[in-house]
Amino acid sequence: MEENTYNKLKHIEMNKLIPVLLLTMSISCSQVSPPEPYGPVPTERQLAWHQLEYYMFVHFTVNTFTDKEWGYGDEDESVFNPGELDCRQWARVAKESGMKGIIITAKHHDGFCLWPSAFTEHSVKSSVWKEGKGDVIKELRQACDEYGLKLGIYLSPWDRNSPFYGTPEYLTYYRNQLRELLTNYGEIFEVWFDGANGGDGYYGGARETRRIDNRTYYNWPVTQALVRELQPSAVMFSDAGPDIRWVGNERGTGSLTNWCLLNRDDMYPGGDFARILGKGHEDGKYWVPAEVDVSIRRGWFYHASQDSMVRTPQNLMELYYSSVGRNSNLLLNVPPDRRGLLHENDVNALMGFRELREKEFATEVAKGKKASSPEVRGIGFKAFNVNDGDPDTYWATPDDVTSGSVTIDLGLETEINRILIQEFIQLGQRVQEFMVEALADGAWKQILEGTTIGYKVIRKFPVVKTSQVRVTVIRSKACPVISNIEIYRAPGE
Ligand code: FUL
Repeated sequence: MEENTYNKLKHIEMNKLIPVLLLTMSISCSQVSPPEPYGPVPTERQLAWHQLEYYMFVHFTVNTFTDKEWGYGDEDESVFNPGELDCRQWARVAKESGMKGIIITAKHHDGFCLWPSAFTEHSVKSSVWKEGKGDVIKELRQACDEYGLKLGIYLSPWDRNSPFYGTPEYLTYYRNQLRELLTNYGEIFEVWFDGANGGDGYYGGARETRRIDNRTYYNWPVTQALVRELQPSAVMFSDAGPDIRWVGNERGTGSLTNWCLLNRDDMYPGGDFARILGKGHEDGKYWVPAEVDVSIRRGWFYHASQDSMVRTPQNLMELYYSSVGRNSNLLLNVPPDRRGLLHENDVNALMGFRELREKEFATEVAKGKKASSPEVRGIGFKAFNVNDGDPDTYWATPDDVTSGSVTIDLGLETEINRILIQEFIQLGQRVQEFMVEALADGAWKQILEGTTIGYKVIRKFPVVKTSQVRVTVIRSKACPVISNIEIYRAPGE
């Protein structure tokens, strides 16, 4: 063949070939689809809840004035008289300490209502506070709005004041109260159903012991449907969910292995499930993440005798690691005193904690650094997604690969001692086992190992000087999807 003809043909061939090649390349690139969700996934309301991470619990009622933890139910309403009540102070402190909301005991076990319920006289309306015209829930709503905080309510199922407690009528009473709270006070982000149930009490003067069957008495599905109807974006908390579960202790300790999953079908508030609730169920059928509730003081309610026993900022920092750092939210109780204000000691501790937290996480060294992985699913799922600062992108492996690693090249030798890792939980919780290594003196050294990750884990380790950090998912239920890795040099060791 003549040179010219050959060149012409070659040219034509190439002209035809290039678009075909480009098309094939673009198809193969764009065709990498995201992993399918694996197992239960969070609802929108649960996803929003995860992102709150840290918020305030407020225990406040007649107990504040009688120096009790559990009121009997016969307290005279006149004892409730917080002369300087200022919900704006609570909200300002919550906001300044980095909290995202406040959950208040609208009614504790003593039955006294912090709002003027139409269904009982045992409330603020019978107190001398504001001549019976006050409404703590309304004031708190306004304060939360002013400071951009979410509001949640605790309505104790056990009511030691109500004459109806223990009878079917009480359920109507309870739901009527719930309806008031969920209708008249704007958007509620969390409804807290406590597990303490039944026992002795005033019960309208009967002064006796009333026992109920936790399993059946409250007919929870009906109450839950009411919450969904009135506040569709609220999550419901209890020992058994349905949306958020108790962590199983009041010490502030989340479980290191913590599945956001729970087989809650046979569970109910007040059941004997504490041992299960920390870990959750690896094979759980429902997404029910854990919330750590703990008090800044020994008691849930204010007692002047505990003014010197407020947790220190350092202790609160430890609580943060054992809750938010273990895939749980932190609900920290700060009880107002008899003035109706958060006590100075508590406020100082909270501010000190905020400062500590800011210092702890001031020096992040991984963001934007080169990241690589031998196990790449394809375009859109590259390793760099873990440290691009975007929570919506994630590194994923191919579907049939359930282990793999990401290496972050820090560039220079850098001191580090904290790591934060997040799964892209919109696709379910997957990781069962992971480890972190650092390249030091030319060799990989393991600096920590762990089990579950979930929404977030934050782990400490002794300072190591390294230029590269490798996070390896050792075992995962399905291909791992990791959305975020942050590496810190916190002050101290
Ligand atoms: C418990 C209650 O009995 C305590 O008084 C407190 O409210 C705590 C958060 O829950 O079950």
